[in-house]
Amino acid sequence: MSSKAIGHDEAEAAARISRRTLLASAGLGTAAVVLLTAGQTVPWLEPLNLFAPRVRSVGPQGLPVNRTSSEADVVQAATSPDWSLELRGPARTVAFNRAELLALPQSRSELPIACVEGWSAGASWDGVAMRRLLAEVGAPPESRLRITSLEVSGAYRVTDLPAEYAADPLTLVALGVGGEPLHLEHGYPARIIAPARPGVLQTKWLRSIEVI
Ligand SMILES: Nc1nc2c(c(=O)[nH]1)N[C@H]1C(S)=C(S)[C@@H](COP(=O)(O)O)O[C@H]1N2
Ligand SMILES: [Mo]
Repeated sequence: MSSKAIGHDEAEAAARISRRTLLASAGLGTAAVVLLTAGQTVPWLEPLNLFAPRVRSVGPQGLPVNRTSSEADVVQAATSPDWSLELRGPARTVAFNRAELLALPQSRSELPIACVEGWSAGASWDGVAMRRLLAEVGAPPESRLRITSLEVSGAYRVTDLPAEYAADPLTLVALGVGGEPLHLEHGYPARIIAPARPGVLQTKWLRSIEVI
């Protein structure tokens, strides 16, 4: 083997290697981009999405979304013109549609959503103070409440709100955020917002509130 031949072989091998490396890293880049993009819209890809916290920060109204309305299967019920929030007091039950809730005195609370999955985002929420709403059925502000969402299944379909949270003037049946009506992904037509509660208990897509 001549030194020239060795040199030629080496040069070819080097070219092959760099070509392979280039292709491999280009392939990796494409795969990463595809995964990252797909993870934003395809729920079953989420466990593979290493960039989830960053991607989650991009949601409607500048707020992340954990469970979407389609994942929760509430799109139809939440956008139905027949929607109303049922408030079950000890003495009577009253149903409020969105217009009726908006016609009650409105409060504003600056409160964060803090998700156990590792993100937290502050927002300005508008709606009816829970204690004000309870007065509509003659229930005291310090009432223990059972909150039920429109979901038909799911770990957080039904949650209990302790009396001290119901009485807190910052606790809202929120109808809006950031000066706009709630986006469907943030719980339209109405959701719970309460101070110092984990995100999982900030129930979206309300169906009923019961004094227990
Ligand atoms: N009905 C219902 N409400 C829910 C959830 C849910 O799965 N179902 N997810 C909760 C979780 S885990 C969080 S962190 C917050 C996120 O609120 P956002 O999507 O408006 O940011 O909603 C909460 N409310
Ligand atoms: Mo969460």
